[in-house]
Amino acid sequence: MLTSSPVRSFTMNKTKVYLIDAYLDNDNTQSLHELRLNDTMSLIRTLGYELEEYHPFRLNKIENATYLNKGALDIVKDEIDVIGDDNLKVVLTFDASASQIKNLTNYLGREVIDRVELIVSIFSMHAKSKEAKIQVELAKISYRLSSLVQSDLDYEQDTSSGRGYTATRGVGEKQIALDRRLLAQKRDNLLRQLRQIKSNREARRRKRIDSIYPIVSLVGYTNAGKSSLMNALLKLSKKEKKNVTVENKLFTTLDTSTRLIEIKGFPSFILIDTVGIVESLPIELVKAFRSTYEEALNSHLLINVLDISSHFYEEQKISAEKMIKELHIEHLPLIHCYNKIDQFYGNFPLDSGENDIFISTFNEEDIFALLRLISANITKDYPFVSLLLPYHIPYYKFERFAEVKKAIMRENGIYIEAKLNPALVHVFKSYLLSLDGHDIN
Ligand SMILES: Nc1nc2c(ncn2[C@@H]2O[C@H](COP(=O)(O)OP(=O)(O)OP(=O)(O)O)[C@@H](O)[C@H]2O)c(=O)[nH]1
Ligand SMILES: [Mg+2]
Repeated sequence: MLTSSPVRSFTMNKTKVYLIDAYLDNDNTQSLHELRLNDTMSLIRTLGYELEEYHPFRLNKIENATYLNKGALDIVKDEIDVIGDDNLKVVLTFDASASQIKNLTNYLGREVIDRVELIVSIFSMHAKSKEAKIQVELAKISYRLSSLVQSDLDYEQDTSSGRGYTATRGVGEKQIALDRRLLAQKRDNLLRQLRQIKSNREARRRKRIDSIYPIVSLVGYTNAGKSSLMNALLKLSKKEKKNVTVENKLFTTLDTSTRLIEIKGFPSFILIDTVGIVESLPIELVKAFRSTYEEALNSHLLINVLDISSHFYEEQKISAEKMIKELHIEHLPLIHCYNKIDQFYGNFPLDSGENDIFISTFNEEDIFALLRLISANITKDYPFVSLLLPYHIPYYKFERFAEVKKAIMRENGIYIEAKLNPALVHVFKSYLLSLDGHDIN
């Protein structure tokens, strides 16, 4: 007699998740809480887990030992028992301390995972380059170290609350000190390796900066469409066609990619695709990936890509701006690129400014509109020149460094009015007719 195929049941056997969403009764940041919940669900999906049950709890206060009170925990325990899956994981939408997670694990008898751990697991899954792998390791270790500090504090609290100093505590304390030393050694070793990679990259970057192309960086929330936008620009670009990975998952990009965008009729620029962010990305993770963002620190222009089809695009915009401030690059010119308008059915924000643009990466006309905006930003402070370019100088050699306003074929060359990259003015000096309105004899 045939029963169900074991292979099939194996492949369909996804890890099931019970999600606890706890928030404070007086929480006045309701939308941020919803964004976190939404993010956690996407993190679960990205990991390929299946959401079996979700239970929201509105709390009056946070319990020191277990975050939730006993009543709530008993409800969770009952519901978990009903599901009856030994491999079920309990996921938290909130950031619990290491000891709270330990106590919850003991109480519920299931693995308990918080957001940070989900993010780190995704990072591990997506890290491809040596640098990304080291950064993920570093993130894990930094996070573990911070939990050990927390454990130390817990011990201190135990003693001060009169629960006594026991022999076990002495052993535990020694173990923590040992763990901390080992982890710190590993961390220093990883940091050394990263510094090495970074110094190689520094050299490459300096070479790029010495080259006269402006640098534009794509930043913003994960899954907003940064890499898709890079690919859309690459599609129009003359030479470089090497696409980057796009997926409907969180943290697809874990390495910065750099490409030269050379499109006819527009000044060429170097485009950098960066690692996406989520709301309140823990500081240890941000720090571990800091060197990745450092690429963007030398940009001439930032493009904050936003997913306008998300209910939370305004919160995502605030999160991205917070990150831009943390990286101390808020002085750089910034375009807000509201993406995925093909999936947006509301009203566009009324207070949109001249550096706000609404696009779909699937629409070529939109990409050209964005290119015009990028070009206007890049060339904003370029000098205005007029010149007569002889026919033996290829036009594209001029065009790739300028925003051309007028180009007329004349008998002895092309008459051009344009904003020209100041670093190139001396190259075309002998053909200049005027510079910033002053005639050149
Ligand atoms: N409907 C729609 N989907 C889009 C658009 N642009 C990108 N997407 C989709 O959005 C998802 C995420 O795109 P990515 O380009 O990987 O996003 P990202 O910002 O690079 O994400 P991370 O690398 O994770 O930070 C993919 O499924 C894309 O196909 C768009 O204009 N409209
Ligand atoms: Mg990406």
